[in-house]
Amino acid sequence: MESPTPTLDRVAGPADLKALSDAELGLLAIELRQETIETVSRTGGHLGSSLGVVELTVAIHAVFNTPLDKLIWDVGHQCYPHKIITGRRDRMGTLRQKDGLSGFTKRSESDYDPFGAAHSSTSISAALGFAVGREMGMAVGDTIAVIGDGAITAGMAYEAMNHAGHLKERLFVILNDNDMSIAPPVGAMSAYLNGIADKGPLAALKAAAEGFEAALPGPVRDGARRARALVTGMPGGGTLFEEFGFSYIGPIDGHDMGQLLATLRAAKMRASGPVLIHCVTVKGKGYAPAEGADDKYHGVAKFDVATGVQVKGKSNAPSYTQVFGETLTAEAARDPRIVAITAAMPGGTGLDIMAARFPARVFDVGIAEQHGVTFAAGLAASGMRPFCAIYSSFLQRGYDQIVHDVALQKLPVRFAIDRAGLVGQDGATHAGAFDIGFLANLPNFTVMAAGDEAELVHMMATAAAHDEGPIAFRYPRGEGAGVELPARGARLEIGRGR
Ligand SMILES: Cc1ncc(C[n+]2csc(CCOP(=O)(O)OP(=O)(O)O)c2C)c(N)n1
Repeated sequence: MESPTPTLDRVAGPADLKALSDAELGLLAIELRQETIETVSRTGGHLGSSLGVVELTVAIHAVFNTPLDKLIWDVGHQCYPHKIITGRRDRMGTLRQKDGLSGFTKRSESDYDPFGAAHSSTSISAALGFAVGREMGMAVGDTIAVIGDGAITAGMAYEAMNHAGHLKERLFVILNDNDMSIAPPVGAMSAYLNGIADKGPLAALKAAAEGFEAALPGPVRDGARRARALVTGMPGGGTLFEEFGFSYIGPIDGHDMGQLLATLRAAKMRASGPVLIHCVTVKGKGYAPAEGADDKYHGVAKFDVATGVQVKGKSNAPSYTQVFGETLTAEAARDPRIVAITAAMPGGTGLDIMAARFPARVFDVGIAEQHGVTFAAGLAASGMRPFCAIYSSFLQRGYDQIVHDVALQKLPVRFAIDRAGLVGQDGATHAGAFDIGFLANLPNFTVMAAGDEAELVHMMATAAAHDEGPIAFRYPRGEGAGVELPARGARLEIGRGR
């Protein structure tokens, strides 16, 4: 029987893409999307994000010379198509399993993963490090960071752009703008990107193409003029990215292979400094159940390809997350000073339950754990009773804020630490392994760990009433022990555990 993936079968690695015509690269993307869907249907994983970058993955590997050129995926949760065409196709069945392929990029796994990730918003900093290494004689070609509109809400991305604009090294940042984080993205940046994207990719591409044409035959011009030649001609001049010192190209249609190849080739030929290429994509692209779902199948269990129906294990007890969400909503109903903070994880933390009842008292700050912690400290200093709900491993991002803004000032921020302990398939980067170590050594801090979901309810009542200083309660991923829940939590004696 003829293989349904004839083009993909010819690709053992990115070097094979160089032999394919542009039309064949388009066919490859179609087959790669299908392969990604089928693979993830058998393992579960981050499907929606991977489907959104299929064309981008093919185009980057076709135009650039990985692994000498360094391709750095932000978060790394969208790298499944990248894994399939970088020599890991036959191991995709082991994805996210013990001793199998990681669900993220990982240096020890492949030369094509030059920088590991899983926590967001590190890619531009890392890519800039590689670019400077190249300028200092290291064996590095071009450096390309691919970052989502969710990940670019984090301060670290701006710290990196600020530095890149200053250093002026050649560097490509591809903004993968699908107007989704895990939940819909929040904030002024999201509105700003929508404003740019609404101007229409075709008009912008035309302007870009004209800019390229005008620029190509000309003599090499000074940096500022070269930057202008790459720019799309946004009305009113520069975008925010240009203010940072980047050349801006876009918005382009990130599913149109022709636009992608033309833009990347032109950028590769022309760029001398940092360039930002703004791609508009659709999360879950090309798979109807994903495109139609609220979460765009950000993370899925195993599923049936024909229907998209996921195979979920039967649970006997409510999850700790659910108990947290419902208990906080009940506490908030009793105490108007209770507010809650999430860093882009309203569903994952269970704060969506409270947000449904008290939308004005739940704050999604974007992927900005550091800001979230200090924002909570400010709320506590004002007399409010903030619950800062951040997964154990992501709380690491806000550590100096915990020390400097919360603990040293003895401010009563309540830290709700979900995903404490081992988490399974997401692996080491997501394991909540360090919170006891990094919190219990701080002055003025109370740290609690719930042994079951009833204890979680009591710990939350304890935390709500605790105005003497910071207090944290940690609880694991997944379902509780199945114990009976108290109608209302009782305040526990601090310093006494079991
Ligand atoms: C520091 C940190 N906080 C939270 C997360 C959880 N997280 C994983 S992916 C994601 C959303 C990323 O959105 P975006 O960058 O737009 O990529 P998309 O999934 O839309 O392709 C979040 C919040 C994380 N990985 N790292």
